[in-house]
Amino acid sequence: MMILVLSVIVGLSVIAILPVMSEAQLKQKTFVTHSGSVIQTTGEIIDPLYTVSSVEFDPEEFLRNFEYGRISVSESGQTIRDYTIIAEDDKIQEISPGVFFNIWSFNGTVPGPTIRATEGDLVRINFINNGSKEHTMHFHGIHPAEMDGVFESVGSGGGQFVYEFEAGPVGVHPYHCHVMPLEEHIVHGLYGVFIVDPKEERPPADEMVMVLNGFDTDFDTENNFYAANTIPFYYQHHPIQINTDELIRIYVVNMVEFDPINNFHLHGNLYKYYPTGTDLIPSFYTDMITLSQTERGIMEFEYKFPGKYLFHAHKVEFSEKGWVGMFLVNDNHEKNNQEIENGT
Ligand SMILES: [Cu+2]
Repeated sequence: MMILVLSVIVGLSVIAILPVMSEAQLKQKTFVTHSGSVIQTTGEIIDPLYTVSSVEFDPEEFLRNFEYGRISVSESGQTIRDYTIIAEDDKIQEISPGVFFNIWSFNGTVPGPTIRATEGDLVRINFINNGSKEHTMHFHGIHPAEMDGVFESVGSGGGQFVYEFEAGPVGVHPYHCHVMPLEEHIVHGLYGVFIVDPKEERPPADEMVMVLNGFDTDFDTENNFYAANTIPFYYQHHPIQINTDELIRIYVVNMVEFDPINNFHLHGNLYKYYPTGTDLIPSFYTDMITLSQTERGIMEFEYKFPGKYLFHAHKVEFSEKGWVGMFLVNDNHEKNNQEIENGT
């Protein structure tokens, strides 16, 4: 009798536990192994590298994407641009096939969004730190000391801070986290581009942003990969389509850590170069500029002849490790002739 009662109790317990077990079994966890494989398992994960899903980043989309914020106008007539920027530090991204890297990001990508305003606009950044470490946003440009994002660390797990300042000066500037150790916060990807347009707009152009960056995936304070916009060799495999006789304007910012210099060489052409973009008259006409970290500028050029043209670091080590791309220049003459015939 006793045995029968015990069996019933044990039996009932097993039935009670079963649904819980199956639910747990259904819940697959994704993680990255030490050899770099992404694995899903319902089992216990012992010593994983990362247990979060990886990031989708499209350099094609990033290239020509500008964030103008939520726009409103103050009583005095000043344009106000509101942005929400969220910092995280637990995402992983496949930087190169099979190479996974823990990125720290503003709004989920490296680089963060390209923030764009006109000189004199009020820029208001609603910054939320959802990371596990302290982070800030430090903008290059002119603003009050308390808006500099250096001394007011924003706490992890949902800390907030509102950065508010007038956009200026005209040009292209970086923004990045400024929490110590700075090197660590930058190499993981907490940076982006801030463009301040002049009140009288620059001439129309096919505009793009290139952030020159590198990744130290084995933590030896030397970069293993280099790129324009994060993914090594991306624009070589996916050439940037442009047209002949069309003005191209590139906002370029060097964020490479560890190496003292980077550079930008354009094939089959020369470009007008505006260091920091602060002056509306170009300082150089060249096919080669050298940039230290956070050094940046605007380049402008037009291609006369159609075809494929490389652009890359002329520091060969960097280009061979990913910082190389290609323009595919399409012939615009047919289109132009058509427009002339149609009188448009
Ligand atoms: Cu940080």
